[in-house]
Amino acid sequence: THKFWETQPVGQFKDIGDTSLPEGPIEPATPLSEVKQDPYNLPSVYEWTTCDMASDDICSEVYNLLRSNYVEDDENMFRFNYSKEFLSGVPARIRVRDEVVKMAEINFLCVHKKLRSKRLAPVMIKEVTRRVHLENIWQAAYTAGVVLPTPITTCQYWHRSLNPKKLIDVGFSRLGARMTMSRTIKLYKLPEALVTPGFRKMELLDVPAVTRLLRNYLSQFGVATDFDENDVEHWLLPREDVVDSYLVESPETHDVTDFCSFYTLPSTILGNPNYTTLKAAYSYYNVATQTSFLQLMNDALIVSKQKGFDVFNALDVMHNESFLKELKFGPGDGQLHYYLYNYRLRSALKPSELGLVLL
Ligand code: YNC
Ligand code: MG
Repeated sequence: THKFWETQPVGQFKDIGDTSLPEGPIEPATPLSEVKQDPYNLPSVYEWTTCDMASDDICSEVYNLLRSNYVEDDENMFRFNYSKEFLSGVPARIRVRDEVVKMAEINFLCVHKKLRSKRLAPVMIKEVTRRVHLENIWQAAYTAGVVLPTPITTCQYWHRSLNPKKLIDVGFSRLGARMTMSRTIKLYKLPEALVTPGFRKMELLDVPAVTRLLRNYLSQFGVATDFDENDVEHWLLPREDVVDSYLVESPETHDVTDFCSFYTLPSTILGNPNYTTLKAAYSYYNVATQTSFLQLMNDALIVSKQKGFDVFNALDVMHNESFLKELKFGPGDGQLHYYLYNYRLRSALKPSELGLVLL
């Protein structure tokens, strides 16, 4: 049972399959004057602080909390090490079927390891909800590795080794049956040179063309990000060690025909004498119209290898399934569940019906 989540406006397990329930908001918006005006109580000795992420000192404190206490894999071998650039929030527009909904994307919920299992998380969730409501936002999107009421879809991570020797040395992957290290290295070897003519890094002047390409592509998914040009500039314009975006400009027409992107999210390697950091690239948004999807993503692998990543990760969302096996991705353990707060879907989506990647 979920003593906390059962009290929240989210799809409940008992309602799964009940198609009489309407799709859409579960609770209506209220006037802001009716939103609780004062913060929720915390156990004594604790107090709320609003983190000014523009302050270097405060940003470092948040960064260090997460670096030491945030998400680990099931075997506690790796821990996410998000860079400071990721640690701010902006509202998002997410389209559900035909409706574009303003939502908060909730991320980085973290309780210090010494304070776990004391029911602090529900207080933090209620307080963030209250603060989001005061911004006149009534829905949220979030992902978690744990099952809560109720996922809109459940996705799987796939991993493409770029530096198989290191991945095996640190225990991220294992040498396959009847495989030697040298055969494994050869299996994952990528060409030095890019394949697609006109493949280049995205620039500021590409924002309108990339936005058109993405909007058109994302329109086919049941739940998807609703990107405008400002969003594309914020989320996708290349930033060193944060996000990389590439596109194909037709050598003849100079049209932008294809796009791929990935974000940088290293993990700390826990308790390994030889290595401290696993450099991982995560597939973000990709669109192929003229280039084959396979070739486009193969070029994404080549650039990520050139940039020194150890592994390229991708979820089975959007059309990603069509390249995963062929490009030698292997399925990961552990799943990623997607959720909406205060918005009911009549039924769950397939991962391939989801056009949303949260950082
Ligand atoms: C989780 N990840 O089920 P029930 S993901 C949501 N997301 O409640 P306690 C979670 N709820 O089942 P702890 C959750 N994990 O009794 C646990 N819960 O109803 C629920 N880990 O609280 C859980 N970060 O304080 C249970 O547990 C209740 O001390 C138990 O704290 C949990 O960012 C946590 O994985 C996750 O730091 C903070 O374990 C802690 O264990 C931790 O006794 C390592 O809590 C880091 C980690 C989570 C990453 C993420 C998305 C979070 C979404 C939160 C919900 C947002 C929606 C509300 C905003 C709406 C705005 C509007 C409108
Ligand atoms: Mg707790």
